[in-house]
Amino acid sequence: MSKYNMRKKITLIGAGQIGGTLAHLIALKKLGDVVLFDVAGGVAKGKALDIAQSSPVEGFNISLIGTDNYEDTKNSDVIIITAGVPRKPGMTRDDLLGINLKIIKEVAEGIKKTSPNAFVICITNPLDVIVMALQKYSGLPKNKIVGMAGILDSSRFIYFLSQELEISTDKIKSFVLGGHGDTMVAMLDSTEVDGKKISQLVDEGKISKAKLDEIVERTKNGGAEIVKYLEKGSAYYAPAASGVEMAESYLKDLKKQLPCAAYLNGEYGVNDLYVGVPIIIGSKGVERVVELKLSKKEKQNFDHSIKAVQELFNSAKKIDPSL
Ligand code: TXD
Repeated sequence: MSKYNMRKKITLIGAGQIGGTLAHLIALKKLGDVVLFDVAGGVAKGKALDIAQSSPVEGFNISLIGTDNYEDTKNSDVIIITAGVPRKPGMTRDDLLGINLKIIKEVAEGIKKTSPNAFVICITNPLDVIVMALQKYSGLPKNKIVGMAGILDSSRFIYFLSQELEISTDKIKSFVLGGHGDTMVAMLDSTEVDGKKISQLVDEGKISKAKLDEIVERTKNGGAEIVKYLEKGSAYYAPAASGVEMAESYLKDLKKQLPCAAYLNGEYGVNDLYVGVPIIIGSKGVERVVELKLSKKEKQNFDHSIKAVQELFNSAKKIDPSL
């Protein structure tokens, strides 16, 4: 709880591109007081102060502080983690995994001491494996630790479809499951446009199968497409918006069904692994994993995705056998 008691306290670990955007969105939506934490302390302080200085213009009345001290994050209601380093030229995926595992271990130790009751949303890549490591390192309850990826991937897919079909995004229902990476699974059988199944639109010639496949591919490469344009850094507006949707569903007990990386204990035939599935987020955290009936093709793709996540987690265990 924040010092104002009535207001919620939201800590953002990592004050980089996504961290800063999260802080701004949270302030604009007046979700709670914000603590921006970063080991590079100045960036957290600078961004917090910059956003706070927009409060007279924007009309929000929340507190924003920047810090490099975990004490300031004490008793947070929600923690969103983006701490990490991006891949640099010449660095392998495993090199990156090793570095981000170390960072996540440090973060896990910091938050378990100061905010053991928080709802924790992890965004750092490689997402599914990092969120699993975060849970193991921190020992926080599995229903209070989730990963953000599926909302972003789904949002990208819906946006691309809406552009192609020239229809508003709110008329499209769809989601993407599985691991966050090139094995993600767009759920075509559950995709509806203005109440019609997407397969029906293909039959009616409104969209070709080839175009649909192209959109699925573009979604899988959605992150890389932006990295290519930006040259430095990766996407942050849509990732931050997706993280905020999860935080809001928890803080306001909205019980929204959202695709997120959640801990599976038998659901979808998967044991002891974090993967992207639809979950209900409410005031108790992950209140339920929603089990959908998958078509044969979807199941095949989902299993392939699980295998990729499991393999990457095995690499993580080789780097740190304590996992
Ligand atoms: O869908 C998804 N999950 C994602 C994930 C979509 C987009 C980007 N995704 C990943 O989020 C990306 O691959 C990164 O791993 C994270 C954060 O992305 P961002 O663009 O915000 O990265 P930055 O700008 O490099 O910020 C990272 C910050 C930076 O300021 C570092 O100083 C800080 O993390 N950092 C730390 N903070 C706290 N504690 C420690 N130990 C630490 N180490 C680095």
